[in-house]
Amino acid sequence: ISSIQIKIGVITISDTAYKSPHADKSGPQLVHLVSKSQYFHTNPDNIFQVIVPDETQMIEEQLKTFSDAFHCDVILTTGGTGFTPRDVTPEATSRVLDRRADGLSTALLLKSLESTPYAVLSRGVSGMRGQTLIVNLPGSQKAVDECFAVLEPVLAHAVKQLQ
Ligand code: MTE
Ligand code: CU1
Repeated sequence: ISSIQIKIGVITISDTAYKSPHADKSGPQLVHLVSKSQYFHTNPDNIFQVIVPDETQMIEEQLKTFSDAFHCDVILTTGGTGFTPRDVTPEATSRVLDRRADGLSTALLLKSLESTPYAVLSRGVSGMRGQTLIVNLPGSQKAVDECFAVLEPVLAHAVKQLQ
C-alpha cells in the first residue's frame, strides 16, 4: 500500500446539479471515496470540488484551472457522457488532453457492463494534460461507485508515472 499524496479535482458536469447543487450526489460521493481510500492519501485541502453546467467552454475552463493552475494530479469528472444533445463532457475533455489513455475508459466500460448493458451509452474518455490525469465517469452515484472501484487501485501508480 502506497502512502502517495494525491491532489484531486472532482467536477460534476450537469445542468440540473448546477441549478440545484443539493441534487448532486455523485460529486460528493467521489470526494467521499477519494478521501477514504487505502491506496493513496488526500488531504481534505487537496480535494477540490465544483459543479459546472453542460457547456463545452465552461467544462474546458474548469479542466484547465484544475490542471494548469491548481496542479491536480487527478481530475475525475462525473456526468455528461451520454447521448443527449447536452452531453458534451467527452468533447470538452478531448479538447484539453495532450495524450489519451483509452485503457482506463475501456476498463471502466468492461466493469460497468457487469452491472448494466446501458454502460455502452457512456462515451467518457481518459488521458493526460501535462502532469494531470483526467478521467470521465458517468453521472449516477451507482456508476461512480462501480467505476471508482476500477480506478482506485491504479491511480497511485499512474500518478507516479506522470511525475
Ligand atoms: N456505468 C455504470 N458503471 N453504472 C451505470 O449505472 N449507467 C449508464 C452509463 N454507464 C451506468 C454506467 C447510463 S444509463 C448512461 S445514460 C450513461 O452511463 C451516460 O451517463 P451520463 O450521461 O450521466 O454520463
Ligand atoms: Cu442512461
